[in-house]
Amino acid sequence: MTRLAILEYPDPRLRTRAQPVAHVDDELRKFVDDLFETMYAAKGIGLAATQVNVHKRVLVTDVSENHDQPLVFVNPEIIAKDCVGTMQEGCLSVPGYYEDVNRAQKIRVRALGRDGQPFEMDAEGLLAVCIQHEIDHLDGKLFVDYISELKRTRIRRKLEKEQRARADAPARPRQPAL
Ligand code: GNR
Ligand code: NI
Repeated sequence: MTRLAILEYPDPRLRTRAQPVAHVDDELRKFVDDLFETMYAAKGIGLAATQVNVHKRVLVTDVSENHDQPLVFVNPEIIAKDCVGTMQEGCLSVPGYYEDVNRAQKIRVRALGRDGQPFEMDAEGLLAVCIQHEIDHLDGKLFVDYISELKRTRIRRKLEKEQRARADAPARPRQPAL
């Protein structure tokens, strides 16, 4: 398994619309394992392929405390939505910022599973919100698109500054021992 690098806002690659998966095969299943490894290492409850610069319609979630409810959605579609409510959201691609977003709190989703078989599932609360957040990633959308332009601009400037600082201060070569 491989831990993949997560793109950060405002990286333009996060705006890519992901393409449907034609075949769920062993190569895709290996990629799904890498998504889980990356999501758990980053302490996220969901991850979309877009965030690791793979533009296929695949997302994973695990909203459980014990990391024992991994879910895989390939070519996901929301087929019903109900009960709009507000939840504070964060994103591994917008690290350190949390904002209220309104979304359906109950959904029905149709997708292919890790075995390539179609399934439908009802989700509510955090899982429902997470699935919608991840499908947004597959469509090139981020939770900051739902907040005010003022807040979004502030977040963008701060993240750009951090990213510059990281790029300008590469790990300094250590002084060799005499
Ligand atoms: O880890 C995450 N937490 C979270 C909290 C509220 C609403 C959505 C999320 S998803 C996020 C991980 C992530 O960025 N997925 O794309
Ligand atoms: Ni996200």
